[in-house]
Amino acid sequence: MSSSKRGAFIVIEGLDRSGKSTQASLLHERLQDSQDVATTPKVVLLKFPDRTTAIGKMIDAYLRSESELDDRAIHLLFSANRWELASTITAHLAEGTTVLADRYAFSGIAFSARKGLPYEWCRTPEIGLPAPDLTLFLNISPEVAAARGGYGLERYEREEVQKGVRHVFDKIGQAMQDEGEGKWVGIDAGKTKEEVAEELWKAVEPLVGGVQGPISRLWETTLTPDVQGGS
Ligand code: Z5A
Ligand code: MG
Repeated sequence: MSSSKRGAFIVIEGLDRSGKSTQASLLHERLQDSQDVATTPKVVLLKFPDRTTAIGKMIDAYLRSESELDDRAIHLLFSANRWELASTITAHLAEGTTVLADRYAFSGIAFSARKGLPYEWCRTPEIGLPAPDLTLFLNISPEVAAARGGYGLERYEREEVQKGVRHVFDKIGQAMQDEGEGKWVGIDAGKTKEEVAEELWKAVEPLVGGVQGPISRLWETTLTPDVQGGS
């Protein structure tokens, strides 16, 4: 990688049971294989929510219905769970490491807006997070998702929830494209694991050698001057 390049930030988002974690893991392996430096890890895989941190443990208890939280409180915890890793992401990218994330801010907005919280309110705590260079959105029909097994025991794993989430994700994807906020690529995740992996690789391969330019921040341009402390 040339010294003027930084690592790429790649996010995998998508509908329930679309195979995000499966593909994140396959992509992680393939990226590791495509890099020749054995001494330092040049690709890291993160998963959101990161249930290992103190905040992540609160999220985990909520998802397992072991605790109850106000809708806004859990939204802010999911966001805080990303913010506690924001400087780590930035540091990895700056040193040339590719960062792969299994879910990110877009899941946060989709699940909370589906509950009826205002879209803009949901988006606000995510403003300023490291922005992905590429978001791969795994799309799957409800029929194919259903064929992958019944819903689990966690909160949100119900058909009507997933329908609402799909609707908000469509809105986010459209807005990302309209606003030019990093590349958003829809992937047909109803194919075999190998076929989906190939589709992902086509989008990811150009970023393997790193990307030019500074790390941008999510939706930062939407901040008004008075919010930024300007005149
Ligand atoms: N949430 C939120 O509200 N706010 C936030 O900010 C964030 C998340 C970040 C837990 O997330 C919940 O948190 C989630 C959103 C909410 N609620 N829901 N629903 P999670 O990431 O921990 O959720 P998960 O348990 O990992 O489920 P998932 O992500 O929806 O699944 P997936 O990763 O997309 O699928 P998978 O585990 O890779 O595969 C599912 C099954 O399908 C598995 O048996 C695979 O072997 C199979 N599979 C995968 N690909 C294929 C293909 N191509 N063909 C056939 N079978 C396949
Ligand atoms: Mg998953």
